[in-house]
Amino acid sequence: MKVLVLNGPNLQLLGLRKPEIYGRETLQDLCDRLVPVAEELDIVLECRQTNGEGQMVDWIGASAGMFDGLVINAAAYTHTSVAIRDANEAVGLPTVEVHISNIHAREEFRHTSLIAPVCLGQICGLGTSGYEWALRALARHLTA
Ligand code: CA2
Repeated sequence: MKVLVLNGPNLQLLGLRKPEIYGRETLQDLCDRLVPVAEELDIVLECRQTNGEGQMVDWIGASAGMFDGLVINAAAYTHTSVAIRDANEAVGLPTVEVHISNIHAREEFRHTSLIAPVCLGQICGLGTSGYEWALRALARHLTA
């Protein structure tokens, strides 16, 4: 089972700024921490980050046939990107949307996700451990 974890704009700043919202773990720490979880679940993992909407659309489009599932934190594009939603819907891979913070408890513009309706589910507000739960949910879905 192969899973692609995609992180969107500014998530390269994880652990470096705004620890009160996003915690102290860096993106590299997070990806490293997911490796043993993936091994336990028999998942081959690839973690990527981009600040570009087009790059994210391209990666999602190219994931067909290469990956069995996706974990996506599209960051700010979550609330704006019809292009990412359409790419995700078109590729048809089971996807878990993750947000580190509780987007429903923050500013109103963060309450809407354009991507959530084309995902298996959404995990938010559980910090970076949400990525681990997303992998577990995908593994269960893919082996059911
Ligand atoms: O809670 C999340 O995971 C978000 O996807 C993070 C996005 C935000 O726009 C979404 O509404 C919710 C922001 C990612 C920026 O990450 C930073 C990390 C550290 C310091 C500054 C930004």
